[in-house]
Order: sequence, then structure tokens, then C-alpha cells
Amino acid sequence: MFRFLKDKLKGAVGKFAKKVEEESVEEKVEVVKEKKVKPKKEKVEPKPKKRLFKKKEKESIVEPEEVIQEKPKKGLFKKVTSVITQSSLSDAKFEELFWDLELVLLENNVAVKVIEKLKNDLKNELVDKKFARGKTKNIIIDTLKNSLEEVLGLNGLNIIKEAKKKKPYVILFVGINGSGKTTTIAKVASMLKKNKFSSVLAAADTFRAAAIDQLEAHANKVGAKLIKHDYGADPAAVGYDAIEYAKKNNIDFVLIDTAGRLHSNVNLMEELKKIVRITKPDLKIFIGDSLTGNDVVEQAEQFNELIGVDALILCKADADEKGGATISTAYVTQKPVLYLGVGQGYDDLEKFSPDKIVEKIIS
Ligand SMILES: Nc1nc2c(ncn2[C@@H]2O[C@H](COP(=O)(O)OP(=O)(O)OP(=O)(O)O)[C@@H](O)[C@H]2O)c(=O)[nH]1
Ligand SMILES: [Mg+2]
Repeated sequence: MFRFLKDKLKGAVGKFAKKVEEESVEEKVEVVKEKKVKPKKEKVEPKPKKRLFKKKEKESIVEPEEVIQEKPKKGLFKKVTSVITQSSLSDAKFEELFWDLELVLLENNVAVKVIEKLKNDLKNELVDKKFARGKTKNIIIDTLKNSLEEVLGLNGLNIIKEAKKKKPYVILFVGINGSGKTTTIAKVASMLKKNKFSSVLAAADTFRAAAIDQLEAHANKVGAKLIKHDYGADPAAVGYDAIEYAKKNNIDFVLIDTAGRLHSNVNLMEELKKIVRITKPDLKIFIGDSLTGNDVVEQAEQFNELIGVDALILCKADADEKGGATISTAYVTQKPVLYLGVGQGYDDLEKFSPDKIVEKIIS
């Protein structure tokens, strides 16, 4: 996962830092600091031992404690002068040097909007600023980490918490063909079951051959109820029936599968709008295939424009060595990524954690 991006980025950051140090203007700066001088402690002679009892009695002598007195003294500061080497970089030089890093990011499917953000953040740290020589690489890595955390750090949404507000809680899964919708529904149903929530699956992909059977097989395996009609039936009606079933049977979640479609397929998009109108989902999740790289960002935007997406799940992250799509989709669409699909098993659904992702990319 993201190995290619990590390796390439490591190399590019190292080179970039080295070049920044070579090309930046060096300047020796005298730094004058006022240093506080500790006041001297004065020892006070202990008082002579005191006899507390008369001579006849057993002598018991109390040793007085040594008393340290600090004499307050004013104005105890001295000036310390040291020389440090600082660097600064011009805007034109930065642009020239950033190019290699930009290429690595582009090559790894990082969206242009995200690259612009990373570039501006780095520029703010390096251009026309004085930075300590020898620390350039650390400055670059820290800046990239912070920027990436900002890029990924949209507030997620916890579907289990959300579901406590409404029953049944209806989730619609949308996306292009083969992105992982049906598999993800099975994973979500399995996760919900582990958390003691019931769900009914709606086989609203009545379009693709074998789509209903595929979902039925998953429903049987994860122990969820399936609502299905025949192939060619109205998918909105399947969704509606599933919701009615859930209401009658006190079921917590309705998970609606839909046929894969491209935003350019007007008929299928109209059909999707009808499903939304009839089922009024509480959450519309766009399922993206991270292996499609930059395309997934665009698809998510297009689906969002047409039906209004609330959140994202990116599948096949396990096979994605580049990672750019994962970094970029949330930032560009401004929708939170809830989970990553990290395999074909029912447990291969990983809660999306920005810290973990950043750690995977730069460490
Ligand atoms: N490695 C990996 N494979 C996945 C993941 N999610 C789904 N797949 C595989 O991707 C293929 C397509 O998955 P589906 O769930 O059928 O995709 P879909 O979006 O429902 O496809 P359509 O219904 O045809 O639009 C299947 O072979 C899945 O096993 C994942 O997270 N990792
Ligand atoms: Mg499917």
C-alpha cells in the first residue's frame, strides 16, 4: 500500500532539501541573547548547638538545620552573542527546485489542487524566510506532514453513531462499474453485525447480469436479509420495499446496492436520481476504485454534482502503490473518506485515519 509513492517521495524530498541548501543564500547572523545569571547562594553558618534539657537529664540534642539563604539580587543578566548560519531562497529558485517533487506527486496520482496546496505551504516556509542551515530536510518533511494532515483531515462521520438518531438508517452506495460497491456493502453489513446492528440489503442493481445473485450470496454469508425483485425491475421500488421491510421488522440499517454507471450515461443517472427521490437515503456514499488514480477524483465530483454525495469509501487501497487518489479525493470533493477497502474479505474494511496514512507516506 502506497509503497511506490513513499519510496519516490523519500528520494525526491532528500534531493529537494539538498538542492535548497545548495541554492539558498547563506548568511551569518549574530544573535544576541540576554542570559539570566543565577544568583549566588550564601551559606549561613549554623547556630551553635542548643541544650534543651538540664544537665542532669539525659542529654538530647537537636541539630539545627543548615540554612541556605538566597539573597535577591537585581540586574543579573549578561549578554551572550553567538553566530548562526541562516539560509533564504528566492521565489524563482523555489519554483525551479520544486519541479522534481511536483513530478513525483503527479506520477503518483496526487491531484493538481493538492499539489498546489503542498507547494504553497512549502513556499511559505522556505521562500524569503530565514531558516537554519542543516535543518532544511526536517523543515520540508514537517511541512509536508502538516499539509497532508490538513488535506486528509476532514471530519469523518461515524455511521454507527449516526444510526442512533434514526431507524432504519438508509445508506445508498453509488459509483462506476466494478468500483467495489457490492463487496463494500457486504463488508459494511458484516461490520454492523459485529456491532450488534441488523441490516437488510436491497438488490437495487437489477441491471447487470448476476448482480442480484452476487449480493444474495453475500447476504447469506454475513447473515443479513435480502430484498430482491426480478432483473429489469425498477430499482427504486426494490429500495422502497427494503425500507418498508426494515420498518416492519425493526431493522437498524438498509443498505442499497446500485448498478455501476458513468456520469455520462444520462438514463442511468436519471434512474439514480429516482432511487434517491424515492428512498430518501440518510447517507449517499460514493464508492471509488483507488486504482483508477486521478479519474476517481473526477468521478466523485461528477456524482456529487448529480446526486449530492455525503461521504466516500475508496476500495482496492491494498493494491494501490501510488496513493495519490486516496490523498486527493477527500480534499478535492470536500467529503470525508469513511473507510478504505483493503482486500476482498469481509473484514477488509479499514477505518480511514489521516495520521496512519501520513505515517505510511512520510516517516
Ligand atoms: N483487492 C481488493 N479488491 C476489491 C476490493 N473491493 C472490491 N474488490 C474486488 O473488485 C471487484 C469488483 O467488486 P464489486 O463489489 O463487484 O464491484 P461493484 O462496484 O459492485 O461492480 P458493479 O456492480 O459491476 O458495478 C471484485 O472482484 C471484488 O472482489 C478491495 O478493497 N480490495
Ligand atoms: Mg455491484
